[in-house]
Amino acid sequence: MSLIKLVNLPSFGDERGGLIAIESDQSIPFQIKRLYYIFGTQSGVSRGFHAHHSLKQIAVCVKGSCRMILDDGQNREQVWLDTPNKGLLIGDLVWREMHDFSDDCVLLVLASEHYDEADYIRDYDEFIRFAYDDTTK
Ligand code: T46
Repeated sequence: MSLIKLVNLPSFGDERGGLIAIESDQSIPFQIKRLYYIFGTQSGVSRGFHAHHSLKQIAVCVKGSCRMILDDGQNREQVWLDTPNKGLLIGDLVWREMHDFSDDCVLLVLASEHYDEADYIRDYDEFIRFAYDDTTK
């Protein structure tokens, strides 16, 4: 099964322009507790390089584009986020990296939990231990 789970966000654009609506438990499969956005990323800079113990997120480029890599310890897959109606669902225990941000990229992320630094796994070897050891999940 692919690691790349895309959600087609409902679009209500018309002759006046675009409009995309996102609602908890409807177009996305969780309650949104937090959102944040990443913008103004410097040329050549990559971000991420971590996993989460328990967090679901939807990432969508509302402007511009970036390349996301997801890795579950067995498979590594990539996807371009390049349109505002394409959401990427990122689940628990998935290593993520973000590369090739366009100058105008605004990456919106909707999260199922409040911010908690203790939920991050920022070391790849530690991530692999968690990903392969069911007893620590
Ligand atoms: C993720 C990817 C897609 C907060 O204080 N609150 C927050 O809600 C967030 C997201 C970050 N921070 C602080 C923590 C760090 O001191 O902001 C700083 C930068 O965060 P970080 O280096 O984790 O940023 P990214 O772009 O590497 O990762 C972010 C999210 O943190 C992460 O959960 O999945 O975007």
